Amino acid sequence: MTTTQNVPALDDDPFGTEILTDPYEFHRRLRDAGPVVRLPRYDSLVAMGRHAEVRATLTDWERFVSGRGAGLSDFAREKPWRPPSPILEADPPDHTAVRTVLNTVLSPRAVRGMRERFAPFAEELADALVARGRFDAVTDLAEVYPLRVFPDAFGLPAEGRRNLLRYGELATNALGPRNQLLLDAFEVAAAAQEWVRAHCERDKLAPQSLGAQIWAAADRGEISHEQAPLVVRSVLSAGFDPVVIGLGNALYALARHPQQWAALHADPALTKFAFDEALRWESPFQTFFRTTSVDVEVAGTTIPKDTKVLLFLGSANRDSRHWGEDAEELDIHRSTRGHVVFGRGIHQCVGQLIARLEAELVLSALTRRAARLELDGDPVPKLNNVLRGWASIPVRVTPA
Ligand code: OVM
Repeated sequence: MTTTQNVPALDDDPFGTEILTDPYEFHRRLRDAGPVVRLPRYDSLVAMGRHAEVRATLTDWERFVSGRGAGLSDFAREKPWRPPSPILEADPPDHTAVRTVLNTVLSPRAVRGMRERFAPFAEELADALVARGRFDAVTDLAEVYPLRVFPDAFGLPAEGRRNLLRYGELATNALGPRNQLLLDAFEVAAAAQEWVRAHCERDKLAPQSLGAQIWAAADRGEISHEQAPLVVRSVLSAGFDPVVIGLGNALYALARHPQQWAALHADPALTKFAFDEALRWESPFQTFFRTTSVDVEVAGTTIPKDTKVLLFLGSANRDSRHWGEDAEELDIHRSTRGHVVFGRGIHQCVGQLIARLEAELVLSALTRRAARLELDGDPVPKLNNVLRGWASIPVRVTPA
């Protein structure tokens, strides 16, 4: 039996520009080094990059807790930058009541009801973009569609919606170390923080909207009135920018594989499955952290109590031990069962049905109309401590 003192160590900074720009070579070294690896750059931090251990750790919420933060900062030792999220940064039993409310507000039934309202703009946008021929898959599509449809359903006004992107960038960067990326995000999002604070309040959310339903759950006593604005804040933190990143990554993946786009054009019903494969290949959330609540043995190593553990979702999603020899290739025909794109267990993405609906509607509107989609210039990466995505993806499309 070994402890984390004698597991392999990697000297790399996974939050440095080099690895954030291209993480995959590092992921290979991380997986090959062992199931549990030390990252001495961040004191006693340990990391896991293999699918089996990442998945098992995500589901083990009692021993790998979230209440001390799902980022690098240990809330038992450091004051969080904002009041902790009552869902992401909480454990049962506190987590359970909040999760139950969001499960209901964002339920399959609720999301089915959004399809008809979300569909027309997907068609309209795809018409306009295919007519143009050349466009930016991020700034003309991935940022445009989610900011048009979901804030309406959530009850937010038309004015100021881009604050949701700036705030989401901050909330995600803040899960990483206090590096230049995070300092820049604080600066860029200063006004967005104020906007978000204001729009968590009941008076800013339209009657009957999803946001109003969160407040109604507080009136029924299912959560407290102090929690209600923080639950709204969770949706504003993770419901927009990560969706933009996900749409961009899916379009990037397909633009890099024109034959697979052609297969979707031939059978657009496949598009919603291709979305999972694209995100397995290019995962928006690359990392999340947990903290050990007790000594935990993982693959023969004892991780001491109170250790921060860094889980590489993007690496697990490309681990050949799980996916086979072609793990690093995009194949829209493969089974994506077992990916951890949306996490696993009690903290698995609560908004994923809406994200999937948005993706299915806007991507299939495009695969139906465009026989080809290709890169039309160099994509520009958007660096973020925990998200992998693009600031710009120039593409050209050929109408059917
Ligand atoms: C939150 C939250 C949930 C998931 C992801 C996330 C910053 C935030 O509850 O605020 O990323």
